[in-house]
Amino acid sequence: MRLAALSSLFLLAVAACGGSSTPEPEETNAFIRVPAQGAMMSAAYFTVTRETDDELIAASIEGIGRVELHTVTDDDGVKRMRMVEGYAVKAGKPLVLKPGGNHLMLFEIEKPLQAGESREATLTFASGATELISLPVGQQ
Ligand SMILES: [Cu+2]
Repeated sequence: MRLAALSSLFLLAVAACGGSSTPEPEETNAFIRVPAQGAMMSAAYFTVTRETDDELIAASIEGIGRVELHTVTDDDGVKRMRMVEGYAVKAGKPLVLKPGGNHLMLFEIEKPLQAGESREATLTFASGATELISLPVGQQ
């Protein structure tokens, strides 16, 4: 965890000025896990790429009361989820949220998550930029 924080600082420090192409954010591998029967929480995953160095600091999802940014740490073989303030994003490098790693944690599921539907999510970055993505609900 500490190492990851240090390396992202390093990446920010050495970031070069890239060419100014049209911003073309993209998301892939996006999905929200269908919660187990009776479960009060779920998780969402996606990949996002930004044209400039930034940090994903918040997310909101349609029909979900509270969304937290989580990471998974390994404490002597015990995997634990931990809330983080944000995920640093390096220009042009995909930020990957996936099972077993960084993920959005969904609490207060106000509208039940059904396989096959999609939810709109708004990602907020430290720069002030926001991005709208669609998260299909399903098992993956
Ligand atoms: Cu979590």
